[in-house]
Amino acid sequence: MKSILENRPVLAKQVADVAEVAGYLWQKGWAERNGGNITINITDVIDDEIRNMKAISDRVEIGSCLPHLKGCYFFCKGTNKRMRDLARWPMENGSVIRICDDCSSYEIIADKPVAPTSELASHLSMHNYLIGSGSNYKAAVHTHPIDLVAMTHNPAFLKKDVLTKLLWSMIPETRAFCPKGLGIIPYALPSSFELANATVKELADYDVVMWEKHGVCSVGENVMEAFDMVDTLSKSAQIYLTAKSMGFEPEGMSDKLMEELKVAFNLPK
Ligand code: 2HA
Ligand code: ZN
Repeated sequence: MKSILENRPVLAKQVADVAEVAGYLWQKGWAERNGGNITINITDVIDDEIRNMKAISDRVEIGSCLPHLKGCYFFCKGTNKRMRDLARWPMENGSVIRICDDCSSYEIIADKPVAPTSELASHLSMHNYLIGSGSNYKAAVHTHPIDLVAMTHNPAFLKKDVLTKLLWSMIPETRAFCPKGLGIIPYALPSSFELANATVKELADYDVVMWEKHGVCSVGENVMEAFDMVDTLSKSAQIYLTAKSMGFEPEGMSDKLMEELKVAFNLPK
């Protein structure tokens, strides 16, 4: 059977980018077994032929009504699929879904009936929020970075913007490339609507949020941007941990230097 990517170079490139990021997540050790998930909103590159494609699955209830997603299309990593496999065979380990006109169910349309990620509720809620707020963000990445997750086991780091300030102060790039910092979401059951709702609330102020003792969720214009922010934050966490393992508390950039950076780069916070 012909792949939906055939003769569609723009869509194929977007899926290839997801596969590339999936490979990075695995190489970084952030994606054990089926850990993590990626979804991208591909509605912009959908043509009439795709719009008329028949579903290859039953309709599945999302569990909530997401009005901005009516008629949208997403490429999603499959539930229980491995990032390292998504990297090599994206269309066997992910699928394209269409949100039905009731805004509360979806159907799979290509290439194979691979059921989408267990965190679909939070991913689709994030996309619904992004569209509703007029954002041009199209990608959501959830992953389990060892260093950042470890830091959430210290209650002192869970207070608002404590981790943001600490990570920003390790290396100037982190504030420049993750200018809204890191939101914190108290522990909630994976895949739950509680987690989805808390994530969406936090996206009003942050592009990257930490799910306490679980992982991060990042949104961006494309999958590379979403990945880069987590990578940058993780680099800062590594610098902090390396200094600590050398036996000293890292000094961090001073408030004055941070302010200078904010002005020079015209940063939002
Ligand atoms: O997809 O990471 O949070 C596996 C997960 C769930
Ligand atoms: Zn997870």
